[in-house]
Amino acid sequence: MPIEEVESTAEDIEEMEIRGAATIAAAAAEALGAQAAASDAPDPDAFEAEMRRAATELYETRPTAVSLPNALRFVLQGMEGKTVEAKRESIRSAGRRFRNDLETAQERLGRIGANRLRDGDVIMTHCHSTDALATVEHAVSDGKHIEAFVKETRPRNQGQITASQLRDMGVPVTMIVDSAAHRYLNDVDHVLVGADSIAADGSVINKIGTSGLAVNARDRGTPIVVAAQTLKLHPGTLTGHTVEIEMRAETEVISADDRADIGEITVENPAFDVTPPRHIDAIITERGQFPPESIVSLMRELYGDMDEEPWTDPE
Ligand code: RI2
Repeated sequence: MPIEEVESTAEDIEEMEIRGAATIAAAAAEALGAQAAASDAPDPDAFEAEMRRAATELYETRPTAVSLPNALRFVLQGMEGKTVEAKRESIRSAGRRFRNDLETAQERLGRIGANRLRDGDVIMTHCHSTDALATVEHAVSDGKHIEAFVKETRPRNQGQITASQLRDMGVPVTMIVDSAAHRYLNDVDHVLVGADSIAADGSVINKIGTSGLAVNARDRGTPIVVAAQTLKLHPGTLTGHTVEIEMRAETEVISADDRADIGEITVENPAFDVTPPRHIDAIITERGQFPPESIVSLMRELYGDMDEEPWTDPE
């Protein structure tokens, strides 16, 4: 039972060649579909075991963005039929349905989020989020003039991706270093970020630096808005689990040579942080806009009774 089809996707997710919570989810669903198509499993049980193993390989790549396990669950739970052929087809069609739903959700979220943005508004962004940019794209196509302060977002500088995509939309961009955010928040109407996971209490887990930005935004009285499809709701937090924060390589922060020049130091590189609900004004989803404290009711409705990890071996 080789699982080559998923191995390269898993590697790309780990190395962040594929990144961004929604993009990771889409790639994982596609990889499971490709694995199902290529499988030469001799019988239905072997096919199911292969799918579970493929999902586990993908699941173990990055721990924080819940869109990944949510995607795997959706596709695996779509598996039905008694023969290998039937199971194969159901996995492939669940994968297609998942990717289609994801696009529709982002489109709806974008339309809803655009209503918050007025003509002439200035936003500040952190990292790169396709959900957040969907709201700007819709506002711009509604004819609104939007300008942006884009934080570079150390250590991987994903702000550059945001800057480039905003420029493609015709949005004037001012790039700033992360530590300049407080200085410019008086000139900003909304801080607009995405999310990797949202916990049942309304806390938002997003790229490192989001929580500090939110504290600064509160200090300046600037609203902080999170654009996140319901795919980012973390069902495990309904039953008391916490969201694991991914720690990444120290070399993303400082090169080995520079570090050797400095001498004995410790380097930490958490990829994400937690912003408490009291620092967030609104969470925009494809189901509408929610105050963070009420997101739990949507989470119960969508994920209330599900098998949390269908990829673990039932035996
Ligand atoms: P979309 C990214 O994480 C950023 O933290 C971003 O806010 C979030 O995913 C959501 O992205 P990373 O993969 O799903 O760059 O909105 O570590 O595209």
